[in-house]
Amino acid sequence: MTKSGSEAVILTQEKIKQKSPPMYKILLLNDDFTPMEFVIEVLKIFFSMNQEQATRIMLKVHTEGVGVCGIYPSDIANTKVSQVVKFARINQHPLRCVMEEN
Ligand code: TYC
Repeated sequence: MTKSGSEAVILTQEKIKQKSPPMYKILLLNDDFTPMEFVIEVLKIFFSMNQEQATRIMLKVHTEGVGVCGIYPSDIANTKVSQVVKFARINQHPLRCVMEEN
């Protein structure tokens, strides 16, 4: 059976929707107080980076002011931002972590 033109368009749009949920970049922001080693630990714990990857991103944030830690669907991005901020506050660091639509 062949699809009518409009059926094909609707099916295509549904497929696109399913395949591309909105994605969010998680950003770390620089500050003058959070220790470099703590930022590296955050990147290893919450973003599954190794020492080398974590050091590279931390230095990028330190020198440029902001850096991307990862890109995730909204639920996961929200959870990670909350976890990072909570972990920073428990350890009394002012580290900022935010998300923005990609
Ligand atoms: N600028 C901080 C320092 O010199 C290090 C730092 C890096 C802080 C990245 C926050 O997201 C950050 N200790």
